[in-house]
Amino acid sequence: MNRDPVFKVAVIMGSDSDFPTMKPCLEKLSAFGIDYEVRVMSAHRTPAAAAAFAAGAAENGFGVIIAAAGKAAHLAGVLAAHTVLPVIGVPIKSSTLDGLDALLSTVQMPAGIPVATVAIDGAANAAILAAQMLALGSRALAERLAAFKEEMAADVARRDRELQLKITQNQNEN
Ligand code: RP5
Repeated sequence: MNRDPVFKVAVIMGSDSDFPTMKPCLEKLSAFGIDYEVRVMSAHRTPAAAAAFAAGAAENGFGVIIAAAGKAAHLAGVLAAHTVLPVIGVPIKSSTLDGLDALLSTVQMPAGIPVATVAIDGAANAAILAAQMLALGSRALAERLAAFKEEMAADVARRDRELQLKITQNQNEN
């Protein structure tokens, strides 16, 4: 596939323990032909490295930052504080609170520092949203996104037809 979006996506995780949850994000970025870098950095354990990465992200060719973290998840907000790039937060379910802690920590940003927050463990949607942002500057990527939506719609239509068939068969048997 022609890898034509000009910008890369940075996928930052608070811990390598977040990696299995974030795999669908990387798969979707690949499917859309978007280059990415994956790093483990923590707002709490490596605050200086996280801040430096975000501060240099634009000049290093990134167009969007995806930040995944669990528990008291300040990673997305800290990265957003150090860049004007859009930051997408993925709250990770990695605690006794089922991810609600990470959701609130990620989404409840004060005015001035927005974080576009997807669902708890919403790794695939983070990639799709990043692709939609980058598609503003890439007609080819916009076309891939349109094709993706058409495939989804065709899949739902197929499942609807199959369900109708099952219901009719059940009715004929009874
Ligand atoms: C967060 O704490 C990470 O994003 C991870 O979801 C959670 C647990 O991290 P580990 O203790 O597994 O490294 O900072």
